[in-house]
Amino acid sequence: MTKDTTDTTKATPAGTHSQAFVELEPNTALVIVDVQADFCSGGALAVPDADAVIPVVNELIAGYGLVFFTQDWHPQGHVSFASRHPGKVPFGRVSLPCGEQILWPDHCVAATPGAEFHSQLRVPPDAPIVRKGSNPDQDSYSAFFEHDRKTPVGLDALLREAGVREIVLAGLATDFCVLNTALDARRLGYDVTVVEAGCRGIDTHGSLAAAWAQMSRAGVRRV
Ligand code: VGL
Ligand code: ZN
Repeated sequence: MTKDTTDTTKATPAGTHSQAFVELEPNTALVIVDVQADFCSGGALAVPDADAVIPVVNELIAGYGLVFFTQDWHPQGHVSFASRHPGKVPFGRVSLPCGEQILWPDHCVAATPGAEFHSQLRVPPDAPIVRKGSNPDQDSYSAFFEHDRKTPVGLDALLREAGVREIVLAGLATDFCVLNTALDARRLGYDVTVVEAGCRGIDTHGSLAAAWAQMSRAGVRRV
């Protein structure tokens, strides 16, 4: 049988995609990480220049058919809060049974205003949301696994159900939750792209440069 080379009905017309990052492949999903009030300006753990991601992220959201959101979602007195460790201050470090922990100001306490999405973030109705960091005694930066790197948090199951093989990531903070979500996604075999203009980092103890280096070694694409 001869291949019909004249049938162009399935071809994508040139110039259809006006934005660089728009990807309408059915097996690609956009994952927006922790664009929450506490990480934005005026929040308890405000990431420098975080609000600048809002227009970028909103444009990305408008361009994707499949969009997943994550939220940092801690109980009161969470182990990552400096306030739980007498004599310790935010951005200091403490040694825990599960490893070294950077301490943070109290942030993203479940069901408080600080844990809500930024008010200008365009979250489609019924968008799937993955919440993480709910274990009072362990911190978890990844939307795939808990600190033990085994217990699922939920994103993998949702992506699999949707047939997703490739994810595009943006959000806060580059060097913590975006980083760890990207690394776990690579471990699970996803193709991963991080949109730098849609991310901002905390950059404590040199964490931002280290994060990009780690992501690069893991085969994460940076655009
Ligand atoms: C995050 C620090 C503490 C993040 C969460 O979303 O990147 N960073 N908790
Ligand atoms: Zn947190």
